[in-house]
Amino acid sequence: NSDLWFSEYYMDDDVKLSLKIDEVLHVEQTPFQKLEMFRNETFGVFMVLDGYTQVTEKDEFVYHDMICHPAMAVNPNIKNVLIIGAGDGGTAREVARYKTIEKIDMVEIDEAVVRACQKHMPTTSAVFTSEPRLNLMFADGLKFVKEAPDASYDLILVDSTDPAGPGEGLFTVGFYQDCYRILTENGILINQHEGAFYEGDIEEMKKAHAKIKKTFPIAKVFGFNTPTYASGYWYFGFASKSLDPIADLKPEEWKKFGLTTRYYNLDLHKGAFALPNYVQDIL
Ligand code: AG3
Repeated sequence: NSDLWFSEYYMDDDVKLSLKIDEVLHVEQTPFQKLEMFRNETFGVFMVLDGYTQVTEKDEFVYHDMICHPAMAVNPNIKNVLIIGAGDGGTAREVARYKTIEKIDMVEIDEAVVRACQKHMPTTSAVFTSEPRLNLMFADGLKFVKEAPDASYDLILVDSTDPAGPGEGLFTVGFYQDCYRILTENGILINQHEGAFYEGDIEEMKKAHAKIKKTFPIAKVFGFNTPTYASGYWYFGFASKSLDPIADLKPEEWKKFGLTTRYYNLDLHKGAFALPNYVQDIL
């Protein structure tokens, strides 16, 4: 019985969440970040970047359901999708379940993340070899959106790390403006929006949300249960030029896709956008 633990620290090291390490699978300093993959009995294989847990086999279904399905239920006609980050493949896997989607461009800055996940986490990464509509590029997402033509995507999913390190530029007004420009009229932007419980996370969410609100006429936030992120509850932003995530929800059309999902459903969709008062207060 080993006594090796991975801990993620919050609140200036006053609080930590620990997972016992049953196996060290991968440790690498990439050109962009420190990449670690471990195995835990309960959570399975998990990936850590710069000390922060990104994805575990046990709870990734929640995050990946919620980054993808709410947008598809608001605009079921989405055809062209851009994914930024998401090197584990979970986001692309969920997007690829929609046969009506024609093209999935994915821009990941760190090839090492994809390679490590291909080796150790096939449940999320198998999509990279099995999906012909997926065009995976190793490039800087910030630069990619700057150079992309106007109105070229119906949906942009920003599955990034926190706003420190390689993910930082993805939390700027310039980036959101480029996203706005390259989205179609009914376009939707979903982005990783941090937590709202611990002080550091609150600040980040507040800043990010204020910037999105400046850029998009519709800017909302929705939450979901994530046992391995700080506080166990995390958020995505929903921003759009024209569609409201509740008023424009299309339940009948979404049901027609016939997808089985373990977390997402249409009642939960509405509930996820209902926010606690302490979260409403910071938006
Ligand atoms: N993307 C990162 C989510 C935020 C993690 N932050 C944290 N633990 N403080 C997850 C990648 C899943 N495809």
